[in-house]
Amino acid sequence: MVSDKYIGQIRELESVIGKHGAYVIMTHAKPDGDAMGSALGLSRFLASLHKTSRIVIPDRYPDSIAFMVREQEKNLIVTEKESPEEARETVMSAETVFCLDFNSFDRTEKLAPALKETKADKILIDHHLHPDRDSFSLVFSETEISSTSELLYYILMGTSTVGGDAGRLPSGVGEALMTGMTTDTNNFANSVYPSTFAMASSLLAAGVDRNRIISELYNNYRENRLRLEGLLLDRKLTITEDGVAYMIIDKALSDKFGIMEGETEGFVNIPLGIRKVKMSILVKEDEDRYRISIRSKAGVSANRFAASYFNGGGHECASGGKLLFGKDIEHSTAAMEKYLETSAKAFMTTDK
Ligand SMILES: [Mn+2]
Repeated sequence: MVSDKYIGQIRELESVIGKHGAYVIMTHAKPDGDAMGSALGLSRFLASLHKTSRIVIPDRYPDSIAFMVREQEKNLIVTEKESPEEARETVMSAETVFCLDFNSFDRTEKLAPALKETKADKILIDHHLHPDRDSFSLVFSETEISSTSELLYYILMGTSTVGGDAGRLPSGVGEALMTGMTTDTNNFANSVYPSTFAMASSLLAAGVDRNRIISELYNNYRENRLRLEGLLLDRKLTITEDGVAYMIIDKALSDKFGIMEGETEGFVNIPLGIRKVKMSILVKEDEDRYRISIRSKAGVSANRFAASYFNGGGHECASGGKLLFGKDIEHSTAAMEKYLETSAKAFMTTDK
């Protein structure tokens, strides 16, 4: 079991948790289901041990996963965007900061300086490639796993309070971790390992209501999301001769459909359903940058493509990056298209 591999670190973690009464949990900007699932799962676990925690994130979680957050948990969450002073102060005065679902400080964007400066012990729990190990005092890094939620599940299972019995996970922990794992695997479609099914099986047996999670995640979209999806696939999908598919959602398009943060989750996977497509790219225009999501089939490295051309990285077949306007690229859809064409061509013909 994954727990066995980390048993030494789990014992260290237990002694850290024994020491203090209050903890800070941080996760990456634009938090997704895995980020929030692992953060809430850990917060609920700590609460069961009568430890308090604050969840400090750069910006708010999207409405599409708001169902994960309990009413009484809303005031545990501090965002840099809404309360910059409070967020910074919480990080600076912390004794221990748990860093979940990111591999280096810069993924916390404007909170990165505070995270760097704080004297707190920093504990990393993450599944991304190439973690910045030296920045953390205790590292749980596993890349052969579906998600941070799954890694946290096995860490908690290895604690003496849970003792390997998922039925003994405190209330709400299993739900949060199952949700995080489900979103990061795109409902068991990618990055699934034997350990992932074992986790799902144990959590189901322990009474986690997967039907509710699935219905909240996948049967609960706004109509506009599907209307935009249809338009994109019909009009905005380009496939290069090397089998790279890309779509650009510019500001005008997302405004027209009233698209909210997190609402295009999953779009990037759709073109991979086409036989000749080897890699799929979704570009979204943001305030000061293009945000890029990349998914690839086995044999093509989305991670290397993201690192080489988009200031990013992540996992072998699921990565992301960004291009800042005026610095990395001209702020125009035409320039972005041109960049995608040339970078995809160069990548697919040389170092894919
Ligand atoms: Mn993740």
